[in-house]
Amino acid sequence: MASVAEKILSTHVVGEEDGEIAVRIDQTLTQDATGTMAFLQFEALDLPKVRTELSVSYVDHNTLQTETLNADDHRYLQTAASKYGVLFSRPGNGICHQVHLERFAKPGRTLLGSDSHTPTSGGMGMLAVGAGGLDVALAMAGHPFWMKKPKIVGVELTGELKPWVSAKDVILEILRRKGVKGGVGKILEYHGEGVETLSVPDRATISNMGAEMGATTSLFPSDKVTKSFLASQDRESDWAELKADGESGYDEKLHLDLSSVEPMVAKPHSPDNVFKVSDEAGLKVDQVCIGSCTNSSLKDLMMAAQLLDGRTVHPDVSLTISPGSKQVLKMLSESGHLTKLIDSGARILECACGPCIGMGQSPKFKSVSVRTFNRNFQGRSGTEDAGIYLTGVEAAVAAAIKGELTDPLELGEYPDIKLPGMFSVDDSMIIRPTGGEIIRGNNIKPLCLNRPLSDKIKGDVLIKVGDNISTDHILPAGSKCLPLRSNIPAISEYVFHSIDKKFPKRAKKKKGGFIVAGSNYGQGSSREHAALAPMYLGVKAVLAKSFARIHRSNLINFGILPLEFNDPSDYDDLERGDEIAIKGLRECLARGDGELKVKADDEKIKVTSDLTRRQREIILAGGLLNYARENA
Ligand code: MIC
Ligand code: SF4
Repeated sequence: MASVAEKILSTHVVGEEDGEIAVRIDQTLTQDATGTMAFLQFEALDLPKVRTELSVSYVDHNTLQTETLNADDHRYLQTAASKYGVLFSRPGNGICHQVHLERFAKPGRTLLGSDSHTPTSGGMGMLAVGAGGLDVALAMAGHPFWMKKPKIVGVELTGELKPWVSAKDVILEILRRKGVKGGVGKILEYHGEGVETLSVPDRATISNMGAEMGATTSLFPSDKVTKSFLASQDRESDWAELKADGESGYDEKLHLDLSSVEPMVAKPHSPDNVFKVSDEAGLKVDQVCIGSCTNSSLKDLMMAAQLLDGRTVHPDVSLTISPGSKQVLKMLSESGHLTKLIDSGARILECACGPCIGMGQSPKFKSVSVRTFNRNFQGRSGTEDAGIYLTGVEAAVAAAIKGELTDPLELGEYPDIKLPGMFSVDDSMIIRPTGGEIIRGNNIKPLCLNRPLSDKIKGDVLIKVGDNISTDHILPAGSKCLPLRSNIPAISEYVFHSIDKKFPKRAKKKKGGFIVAGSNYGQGSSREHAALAPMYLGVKAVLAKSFARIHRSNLINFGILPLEFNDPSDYDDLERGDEIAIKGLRECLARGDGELKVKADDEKIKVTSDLTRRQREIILAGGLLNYARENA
């Protein structure tokens, strides 16, 4: 009796050791913000071509191009893709996850992406995992991806969604119940009769935001709904049926009756701070943004257009729409839905991540912004004191029309959205590789590598932070920082920018040191820069109560030790400026017993490194790239 996850893993696991499995990767995706580094790393592996079935390099994050930096990155990525046999999705073609779902995701296959929302393709029955760029570079080189063997949670969906309730409300409800740490080390596998009532884009919305629970991935079966979605994308031949044999393959179970779900909202500043929209109604709203890889499918935007038809955006609200892909935008245009959006006063943005990652449209001072996005961490919008509220499309439109948070039920009759049987398929924005030389602009700086681990590390606690620190806190994105992703010395000036602007200066003055953190340190994005830039500033280890999956791997990949307190209350005894020393590290790691004694001023604190043999060797080598080259 096997779950869908087990079925895919059974044909892809090529090794197992110390609680980790090595998974063969069929497809990879990179996006421009993480892709420049991933391709620089791939170049360092000295191979003529990628060794995957399919690799796609997308440009969707850095499209503002306020200086030449982004455009230089795009040219580098396009020429590198052409040289190494990778498809290149041009800026304007859409958000990587939306385009991948439409054009490339395949049931039963594996996908590794250098973006935390790669699990979006789980809506198609694909085992799709987010990882740091270096892990993806190695997957492009044909190496398997090592990950902690996940527990499989069977999420049974029964019943059917009521009008005005959407897939977004389903995942918000699950986040409400399980929280931002609720998925760590787990695959959330959806099953049950309720699944059949959800379209592939609905399923993709749900798998997309499993990332906010820290899940390894989320996964749906591949059924007749999947088949007709693939047929509508003119790729029915990619379909394969995939369903669980009963429920015995699940380590844990969760049940949700879809008919009990109501319109939900995640309030500032965490995606699990979830309440019913009706309980929060009346809050004055300044901005509404519809789009992002969570909610920018044709269905989502047709819904927005139908609801806005004949209505005008409230005078105090700015409404933006970012379509998920060129396909979505073109079809909205052909069906007349785009005209309805324009008529309502919506500001139509390009098919890209845009406001989701603070690339423009930062809301005003102390404002309320309602967004159909997936993250509402403080400052991510580009406005430090704005409150970001996450909802589905229906509630977002209601807020845009009424100027306040409103239960969408108040909009009257629920529109009947009929998706076309055939989507407009045109892959002309996806450039096929033809070889050639790589062109490097001034923004592409050489790789920064760590040195092999010393036997003794010593230094000050450079910063002490609390629980649930996201990578947006560690290294922000937004229009100032994103253009610097291929320039580590420059981007390292922004480490902990929203928490402690003096951090980079202090770290450099002290010649590095330690970070002390609470639980779930590094939640959120896959950006390896949140490890790479601290490494550049000399950070040697992070002492935390617990870590988020992708960030922990990124720390290891760049030779920074992730250490967990044996007794979480020891966290309270450490303060900024305390001196820390750890001795006998190489021997301890080589021995592999995990426990280390940290001397912090006069105290002795016990921490555990809990690393597998492979991870210990990576740390000893000073990072994954050094390790991979040594073992080539
Ligand atoms: C995000 O949503 O935070 C991002 C920007 O897509 C990141 C990737 C990055 O930082 O480049 C992610 O989710 O991994
Ligand atoms: Fe882009 Fe936002 Fe999705 Fe990240 S979460 S991939 S920034 S749309």
